[in-house]
Amino acid sequence: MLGYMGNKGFLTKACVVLTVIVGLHIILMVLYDSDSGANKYTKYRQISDFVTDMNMSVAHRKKVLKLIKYYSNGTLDVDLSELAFTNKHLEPCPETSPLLLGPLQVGFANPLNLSEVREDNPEVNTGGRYKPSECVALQKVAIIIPFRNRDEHLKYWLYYLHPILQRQQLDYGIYIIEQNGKDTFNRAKLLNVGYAEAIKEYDYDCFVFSDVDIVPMDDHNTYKCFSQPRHLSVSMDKFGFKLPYKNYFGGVSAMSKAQYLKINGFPNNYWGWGGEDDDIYYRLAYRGMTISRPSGNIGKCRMIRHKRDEKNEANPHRFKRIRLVRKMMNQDGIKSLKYKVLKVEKDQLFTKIIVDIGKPTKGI
Ligand SMILES: [Mn+2]
Repeated sequence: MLGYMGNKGFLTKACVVLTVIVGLHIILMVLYDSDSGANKYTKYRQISDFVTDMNMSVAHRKKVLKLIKYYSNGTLDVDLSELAFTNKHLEPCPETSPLLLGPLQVGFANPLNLSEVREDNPEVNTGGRYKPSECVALQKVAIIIPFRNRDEHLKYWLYYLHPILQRQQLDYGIYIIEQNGKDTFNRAKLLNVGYAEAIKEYDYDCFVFSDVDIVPMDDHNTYKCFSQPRHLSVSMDKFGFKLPYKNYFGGVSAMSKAQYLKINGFPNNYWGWGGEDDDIYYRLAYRGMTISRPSGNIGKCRMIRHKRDEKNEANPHRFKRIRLVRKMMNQDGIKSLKYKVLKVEKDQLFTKIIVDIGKPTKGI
């Protein structure tokens, strides 16, 4: 909120001061009036409407109304919060958020404490939900993270991403989809589960699919959807800040609901490491879509260094599977997804859904 004010600078401050002066003038008129309470209420409403018409952010409006109430000596017995938060004149957020900071320092050396991350993000609500109070977000974004045994990585992700996503003025929610049990990991199926569960909760129009260990190094890399499917993690430190190959679509990607449904979601039968991201790329290509990307500079990301997880060995069937994408993509995807939710945990910073997604079928 302070950042918002700072960025707008002198003109905004001048505008607030002017509004306060005019507001106080109206107050004096109200105070020297011996009207009944009902009439005063009407006048207070007029003041509120006036302040709202100034097109101020909710925070500024709240400040002005507080001042007016203070100078009126509490004689106006009106519920301030009701008037200050009606939000009826909120404008759509700008195409580029004015809150962005640019390149960011990202490191994973200091241990983190989740309760501090919660305190640092007081405007994030249960389930890792946030929407800007200063404008109407342009997109409703569900961020979906496939997960198992990576609590340390998740702390860093939450620590870095929540402030970034708030500065990006997104209406967003965080979904951690945890694979239950010890069978081989299945990233793409967990992403499908995340999609299916998120749309049950809210009318999301954009889905960001992110690994838990990747953090963007520039907040201009907005976690939103574009007219073509978006690949966000385009220059990762692990690949020397380059794309490892031209059609790489792993790490972090974003798809609108329409784009996701057009490819029948993701494959459900890639068990173990690798291949599923290429399968998704071919699904998109076969449906006539192209990949949108930020510049290499804006798209810089850090990945937390780690050893290959147990039960996530390279999938030996991946090369064979990728050759079958065109044939398989209609049968295997969001339409054929089967799973069982075992537990839903609501934290301030995220919704964690623990799921049983079954186990690999032999021979595929
Ligand atoms: Mn990794």
